[in-house]
Amino acid sequence: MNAKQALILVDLQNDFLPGGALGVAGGDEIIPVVNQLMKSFDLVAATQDWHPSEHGSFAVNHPGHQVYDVIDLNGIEQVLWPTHCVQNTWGAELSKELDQSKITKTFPKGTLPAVDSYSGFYDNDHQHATGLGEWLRSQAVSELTVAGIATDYCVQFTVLDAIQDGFAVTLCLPACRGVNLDAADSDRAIERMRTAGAVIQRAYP
Ligand code: VGL
Ligand code: ZN
Repeated sequence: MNAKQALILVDLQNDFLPGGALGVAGGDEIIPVVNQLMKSFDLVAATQDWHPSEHGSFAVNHPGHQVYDVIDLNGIEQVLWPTHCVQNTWGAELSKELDQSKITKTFPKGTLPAVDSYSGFYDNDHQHATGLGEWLRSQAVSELTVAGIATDYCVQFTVLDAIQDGFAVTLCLPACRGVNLDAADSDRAIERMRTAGAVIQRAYP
């Protein structure tokens, strides 16, 4: 019997698409790719960045700091972002272009103001689980394909946590886009994921 597989869609939300508060270049291009990709999976889970307005990752909540400054947030290095994916706002909604009927379950993350959560599995301090790992285990899933936004942040941390928790992970690159505050950030993230054990899928279909 083949191992059970799931597709993990990371943060396909309006704020991460062009025109959004933290719009990622080309983010809209991956939606049709993801809609096609979903057809090959029985189980699809989506993560959803879901911040309270007082979230510690927002530059506006740190007077004297600018967007993209890096600070120490309760002992963890934190990039300060534009205000994005605030709970119950349009920016936090999954894209309407996404075929949401295929999504089995959605996992919110980043809800605690004091710590960011790039990974779909754990907060950045690894103290709180989102429930995604437990749910995948309950579904007897052992192999994951990961796609979404952003290659250098939430996709990377999701892949690394998944591998650490014992899942076999394929990264579907044609269905990912990166922020690239530094132009090489996504390439570095891909190399880190590959070194950790992820299979890097460079073409789709
Ligand atoms: C993300 C920055 C801040 C992401 C989320 O989805 O990669 N990046 N919050
Ligand atoms: Zn965020």
